[in-house]
Amino acid sequence: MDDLIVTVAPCGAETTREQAPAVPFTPAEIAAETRRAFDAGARMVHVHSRWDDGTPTQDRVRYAETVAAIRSQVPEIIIQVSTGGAIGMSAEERLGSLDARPEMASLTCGTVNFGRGVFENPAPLMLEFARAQLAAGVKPELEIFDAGHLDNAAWLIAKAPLAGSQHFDLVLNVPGGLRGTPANLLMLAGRLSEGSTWSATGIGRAFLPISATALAAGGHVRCGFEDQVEVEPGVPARSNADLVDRVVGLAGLLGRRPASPARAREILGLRPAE
Ligand code: KMH
Ligand code: ZN
Repeated sequence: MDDLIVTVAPCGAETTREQAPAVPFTPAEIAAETRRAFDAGARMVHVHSRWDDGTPTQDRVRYAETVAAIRSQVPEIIIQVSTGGAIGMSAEERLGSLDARPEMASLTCGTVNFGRGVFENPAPLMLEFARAQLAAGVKPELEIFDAGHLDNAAWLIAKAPLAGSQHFDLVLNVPGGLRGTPANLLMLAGRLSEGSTWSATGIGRAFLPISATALAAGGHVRCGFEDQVEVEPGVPARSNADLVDRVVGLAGLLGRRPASPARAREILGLRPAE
């Protein structure tokens, strides 16, 4: 089945060069890592923007430059920007990424402890973000970090209102969120309504068990330096492509292969690329 969508999250907001020497910061570096990940089988990129020194930013101009660099190096890939940004950013700042005219954007469905901090997503912010994405013609990826976030998502879908089938990313093993076990992933996936599409993200050591479970259960997978820095315990990833390569290898053992970019857009209900 050529139906697998691997999303690469090449840098995130938090990962440091001490954790992963190859984590990209500049638009050119992020674009080059995205190219390597695409060549390894990734079909979507979850974009965060950083300043040259690695500081996370949702600055409109920097984001537009980052997305433009990716588009020039990897014109086929689906671009999904982050509206999560980094802990402590204002709602207005976080929405700066929508100006880059992506096809998709993340939309976190609730507040969650996040390491030592709190990733704040109260109901009014969720609604504001959903309406902003609707107005911009952007499809949300509903981010689920804990079981109650699925109830928040159902509320949001009705209230915003978001029409059609929804795409979820089930993120497990954030310190403070739902633990990254196969049973927890299957519990979340089993609660999604008919017609939903979903990917799973296993943070840190949950990378392999969560990816393998998602692949076996018919889901898609997200990976990258935002989410993990090792391809297996004790083996550092030299590039985001190493992580994508591991997912594509696991998928192959299960008879699944990366979708073409056109098929990936079809699965997600996105317009065909121009
Ligand atoms: N950096 C995290 C606090 C998202 O991109 O939508 C939030 C995050 C989620 O990465
Ligand atoms: Zn993110």
